[in-house]
Amino acid sequence: MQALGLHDDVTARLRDALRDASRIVVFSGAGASAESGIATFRDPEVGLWRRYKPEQLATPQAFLTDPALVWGRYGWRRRQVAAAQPNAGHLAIAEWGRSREVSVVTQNVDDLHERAGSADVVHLHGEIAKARCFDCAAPYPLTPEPEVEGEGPMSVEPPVCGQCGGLVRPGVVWFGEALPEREWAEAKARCRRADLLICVGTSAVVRPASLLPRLAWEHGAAVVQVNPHPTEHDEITEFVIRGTSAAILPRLLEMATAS
Ligand code: BV8
Ligand code: ZN
Repeated sequence: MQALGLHDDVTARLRDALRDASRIVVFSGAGASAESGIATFRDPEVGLWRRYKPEQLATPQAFLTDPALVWGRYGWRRRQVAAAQPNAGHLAIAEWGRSREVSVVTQNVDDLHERAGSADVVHLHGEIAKARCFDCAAPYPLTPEPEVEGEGPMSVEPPVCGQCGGLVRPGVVWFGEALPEREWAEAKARCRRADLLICVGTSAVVRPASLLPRLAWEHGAAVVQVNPHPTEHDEITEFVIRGTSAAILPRLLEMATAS
């Protein structure tokens, strides 16, 4: 079984926290989808997109400057998501949710938590499978991305809104844009009442989402950090597990549910 790299006494306290938890929040970032083959934000880009930092294209200004480049980028990412499968980490979280109250609060815009079977998923940064008009916000139904050779085109003209003629944009939250009010309020409410928060696959760089683990901790939750690399969130817990989501989360589920 995958060792967690913790001292025995810490492992014993972790086991108790996992077993005793009844209101669990899983706070996930791009690392939770990495083992499904979806690039994270801060791993270096490869292929066609290697010349761009993701943040450069994830802003309203970038879209207005070059709508076709940004729409092409999201088309490439939608294809990546459509070709991906939930990994063992997503599946363990969904399995956990069948025997305990587990809320997934995710920064990710893919639907892998839902496809793994998680029923309660809050998307803080929107969903890449959704789109809306940039001007009047009318929802725009997306058809599945056509199969393409290789990475496909970089520049693709975005559709035009049927209501007002505005440009259609991805249904995600860009840098400089406020998080959706309902989802942000739901996420904070879940973190305040949680008795356990599993923080998985996030670099803790992006605000205000990265404030949530500390909010849960300040309200008495035990926090578990699952990340191959150190982040700011290591400071609020002794349960720092240097490992990947697909390797570690099934192990945590076993500890939580072992009789
Ligand atoms: C807002 C959707 C205000 C789009 C995203 C200066 C200082 C502090 C803050 C700011 C600042 N300047 C600007 C800000 C605010 C800004 C911000 O935080 N910027 C950062 C870059 C400094 N935030 C905003 O703009 C937010 N809005 O503040 O609004 C406001 C209020 C009222 C009215 C108007 C405005 C909006 C932020 C949302 C941006 N949109 N995504 C899209 O997807 O294209 S954020 C984007 O980053 C993704 O959602 C991503 O999930 C998220 C966070 O990144 P991570 O998920 O953590 O991913 P990352 O690649 O960074 O890290 C991966 C981690 O996984 C690593 O730690 C790695 O070690 C680990 N890992 C790798 N493999 C694995 C693994 N872990 C486990 N298993 C593995 N296998
Ligand atoms: Zn419109």
